[in-house]
Amino acid sequence: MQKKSFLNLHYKPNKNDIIATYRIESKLGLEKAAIEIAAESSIGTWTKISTLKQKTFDKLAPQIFFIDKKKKIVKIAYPIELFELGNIPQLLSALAGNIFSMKIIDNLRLEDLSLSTKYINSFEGPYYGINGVRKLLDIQHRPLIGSIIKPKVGLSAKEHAQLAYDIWTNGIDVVKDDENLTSMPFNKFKDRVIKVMKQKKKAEHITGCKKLHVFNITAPMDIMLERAKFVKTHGGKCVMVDLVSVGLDNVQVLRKQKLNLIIHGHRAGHSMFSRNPKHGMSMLVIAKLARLAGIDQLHTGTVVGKMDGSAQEVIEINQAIKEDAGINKVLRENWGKIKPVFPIASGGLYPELTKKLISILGNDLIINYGGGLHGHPHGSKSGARACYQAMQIVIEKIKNPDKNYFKEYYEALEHWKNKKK
Ligand code: CAP
Ligand code: MG
Repeated sequence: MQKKSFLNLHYKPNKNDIIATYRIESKLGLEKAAIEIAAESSIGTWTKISTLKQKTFDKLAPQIFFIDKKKKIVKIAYPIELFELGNIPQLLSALAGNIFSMKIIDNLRLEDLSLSTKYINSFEGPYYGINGVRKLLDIQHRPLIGSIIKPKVGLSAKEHAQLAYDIWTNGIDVVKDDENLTSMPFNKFKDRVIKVMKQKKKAEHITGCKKLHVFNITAPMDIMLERAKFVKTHGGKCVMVDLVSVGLDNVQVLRKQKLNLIIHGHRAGHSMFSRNPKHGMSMLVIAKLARLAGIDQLHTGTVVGKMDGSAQEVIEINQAIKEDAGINKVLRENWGKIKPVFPIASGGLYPELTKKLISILGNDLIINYGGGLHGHPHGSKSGARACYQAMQIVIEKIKNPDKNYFKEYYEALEHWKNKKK
């Protein structure tokens, strides 16, 4: 049996195939390397084997149907039968597994996955999605304004809850735990939930607006579930998972509990494999898989903030998690019943950047300000007002914002005016 038959540039992918787009660097040359990759990621190995019958090969062999030598891009169509429906770890073991360890490969990057409807429909996807979150908070036509409690860790549960109250009552819709705050000796998870929920009730009463707190439940799965249930029992509506640390399979387990909680996906650590443009896996792939697993709102980048990520990349990711079809016009995806995910822009944001951020990423966005709120020269309450005002100026298209009314916004502009962008 010839491995050569993995290569079929005339092949037209069928509607159930899963198409992986790889960028490959190999001393073997693109074509040969692609054949090795197609084999190792599916039914083949390093040599001919007597156990692989022609019948099996014909049924299950992936087809390399596109090669761009200049861009080093290869597209491989995998028959759906190679995958267990509803099983993200199995998909990753095949398409993002052994092939990354092969000696013949210098660099390899999984750029995109075009998922077929049959595969997509084997997942539940988000319970809330964009519309569900908007409905819960009763905010329709503007970005949601969020903040991360800072310092990341260090405040007591009481201080954390008080700070949440202070910023909720000054314009913030969503307050969240940071990615490395779980249950610490100085701030125990359950204590935090109880204290925060009390302050949330007060803040909602005073403002007449719905508020959201995002509790970080990141931990081993049994503890995560216990914490999620605790949040639910105490009237909370949202939990956060650090999805790279925790794994998307555990997100699926959480989603299947029918707790009807918003699942907030923090992506800390993704750059270990998504940042190098020559090697690893793109954030686009992670984002699509997170949508399948059931994430309702996902960190995808800011373009203008402190984290890496170009406008093109972040726009493409946001489109893929919000829309039916990916950016790839040829291989359109139909997400069917799977709801759109709310993109979160977070990391190094402060009021001045709001206008540019919204102009690039649009209105369907949760905008998080951490340092750019708590670092306001007059403290967190003023910072919260400044962040809300920055959004208000953009959304209401206010030409010359009044210096008195938008005082905190102007103070923030002045404070960070010399900050290197
Ligand atoms: C933002 C943040 C988030 C990053 C993650 C932080 O705080 O809380 O974790 O946004 O990046 O700790 O850095 P600041 P991304 O506003 O103080 O920067 O959203 O790109 O995954
Ligand atoms: Mg953080």
